This record gives sequence, C-alpha cells and structure tokens, in this order.
Amino acid sequence: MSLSVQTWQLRAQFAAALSRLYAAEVPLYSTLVEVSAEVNRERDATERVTTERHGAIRVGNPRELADVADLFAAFGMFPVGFYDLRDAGSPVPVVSTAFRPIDSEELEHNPFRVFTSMLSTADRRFFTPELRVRIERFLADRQLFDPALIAEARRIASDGGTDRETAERFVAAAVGAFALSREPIERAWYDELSRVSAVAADIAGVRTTHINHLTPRVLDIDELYRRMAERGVAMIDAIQGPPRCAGPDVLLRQTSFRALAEPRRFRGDDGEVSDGTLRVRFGEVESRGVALTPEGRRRYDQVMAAADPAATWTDYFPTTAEAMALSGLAYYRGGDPSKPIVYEDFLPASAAGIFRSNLDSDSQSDGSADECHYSLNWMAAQIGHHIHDPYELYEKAASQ
Ligand code: OOG
Ligand code: NI
Repeated sequence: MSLSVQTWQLRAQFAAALSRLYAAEVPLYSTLVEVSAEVNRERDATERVTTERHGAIRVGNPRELADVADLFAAFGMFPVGFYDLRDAGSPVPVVSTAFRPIDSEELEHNPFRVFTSMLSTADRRFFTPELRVRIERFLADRQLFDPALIAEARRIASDGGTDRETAERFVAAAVGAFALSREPIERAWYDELSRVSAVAADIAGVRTTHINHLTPRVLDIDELYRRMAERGVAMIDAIQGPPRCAGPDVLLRQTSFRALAEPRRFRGDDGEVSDGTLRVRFGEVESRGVALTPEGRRRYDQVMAAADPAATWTDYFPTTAEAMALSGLAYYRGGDPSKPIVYEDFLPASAAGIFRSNLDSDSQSDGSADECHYSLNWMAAQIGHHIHDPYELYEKAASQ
C-alpha cells in the first residue's frame, strides 16, 4: 500500500477541515481569524503561526475518551499532561488532557492540538449518586464515534499514513463527528443538568459531541484585543495568563469573545419540538511564548499569586532571553537564547476561566470531600495510551 499521505499531512488536513466547519457554524470565528492574520502579517509571522490552531472538545466517559485517543493517534496527536479543573479557582466538573504532536519536527510541520475534557461523573461534589447513575446510563447508550472510523484510525496510526483516497474519506468522517447536531435536545434532561453545571449539560445533555471552540494564534494579543473591540465585538474577559511584561513572552496568554446564541431545537415533555437557542460556544485567541522549566513554572505560579503580577513581574523574571536561559527558567534549543522552545500546552487556571467565559452563571460545587480516583495514571489506564509529561518533551527538545 502506498502511504502517499503521511500523519502530519492528515493532521494539517484535519485542522483545516475543522476550521472550515467551525467558520460555517460560528461566523465570529472568521472575524477572529481575519484580525489575527492581519496582526500576524504586520509582524512577519511564519507559516506555522499563521495556520496554528487549537481546538477544544468535551466527552462524557472513559470509553469516549479512549475513542478520541485512538482517533487522534491517526493524526499523530498524543495525550500530553493531565489537567484537573475540578479544583481550579472556579471549579468545572471535568478532567482533561491535550492531544498534540510531541516531536519537534512534527510540531514544525503542523502543531494542531485539541484540549479534551471528560466529565467527572464520580465526583460527588457535583453529582449525587442517583444523578450519576442516570448520566452514566445516558452516556453508555450513545455513540459519539462510528466504530468503523475508530478501526480505520487504528490502522492508519499503525501504518503511519494512508493513501490519498482513504485520507480524504477518513478526514471528512473525523470532522463530521465534531459537527453540531441538528437533532432536538430533550429539554427537561438538558435543564436538569444545567442546574448542576452548564458544562455537564453541554457534555451529557445531548447525544453527540461538537467542537467547542477553535483558537488561532496571534503574535500580539493586546493588539488583537484592541482591534476586536474596535470592531464592536464584546469581549467578556481580560487576557488570561501572564501579564504583558518587559521580558520575553512566556507560556500562554488567551482571551475569549462571547459567541452569539446559536439556534438549536428542543423537544419538550409533551414530545413537541420547538426552536430555541443555546450560548455554549465562543471565540478564543491566544499568543504563545517560551516554555518554562519546573523552576520557571514555580516562579510563575508565585508571581501570579501576587496582588499585581504585572507590577512585580521583574522581581521574579529577568528581562532578557539570555538571562532566562542562564538562570534555567525557560527552555531554549541547545541552550541558545535566540532559539526559544514554544510552550505547546495549556494552563489550568486559564482553562477554567475559558470554560466559564461563555456562561451566564454556573453552580458551584458544595465543597464536600472528593473520594474519587481521577489522576493522570487512572486516565492513561482507561484510554490505553501513555500520557506524556510535558517537561520531558521540552527537555528533549532543548537537548537537540
Ligand atoms: C476547554 C477550555 C480550555 C483553553 O484554551 O485553555 C481551553 C473547553 O472549554 O472545553 O480550551
Ligand atoms: Ni481553548
């Protein structure tokens, strides 16, 4: 068999096709992409930055997450990191990982990544045992991914590519699994879950999954923020993550824009189907800086806990790449300060904020003891894939 389409090409096709789908579904996204491209052009962005996106999806249980892991492996995207958003400042009932390429060369070809969250139904702070049973029954009864699609993904992953015709079919089928469904939503069930958590309703209130957002990368997020405001796009959040600072950009800065209500159909208790709207999806944009070492990250967490991180930033971080490299705070290829290694991952505090950015309100957990088992090792065992440690990947890239 000829492997005329390699894994990275499949990934690039997948990201581009999802982008077309999402643009058709959420017009604001096209504006965001357009303004990002404008800002990037003025700063001589590379091809990688211009096409770079991350997506976010949400699933209900370990079986669904295992399917996602198998599907994304065909695109050369592997789970990296474990994010527990249940104990974020504003808790969200999910645990998450990010599927992304892990080798420098693959990242250079196309760095598409998808932040993937799974509902933590076993967490009694959010779900009573009785509701948990009903949610899990609902989830067990739905099928997000055609088993034939997953079988094909496994074949492609083990072959490292496929032929042109299969690639086209496969990418279209994979993208189709993330399109917003036109099926009516059971109103009573959706509303019951919404009272616990809007995220729970989005995940387990419907029989399908969908891309929640797709995020372009911009080289100057402050400038982007200004230009979106000029166009009259309501921005609900300040920029999340590190403040604008004197030294090199670190980690990840993000902001989001409230999406408009989207038409959805609902089925009432009487069986009648009526039109309604949901405001679940939104626009997000990000800028990425250098990856921090564990020591750099420790300092980052410290400065972010300060009353005014922007004002105290330089107490924690030097203002030049040379000093950052010398003091071992950030990763540079071969230790060369002119070759920063881009942060490819996410920030749990920002992620929790992003989750909330589209919600009018969300109920809080009651704070009672959590007796459940969610962890990186638990997740890895459930999905049957190793979950990579981001620091090991950065170390490896820095030593090249
Ligand atoms: C994911 C939120 C996290 C990010 O960029 O930090 C995220 C979600 O809303 O499903 O996408
Ligand atoms: Ni995001």
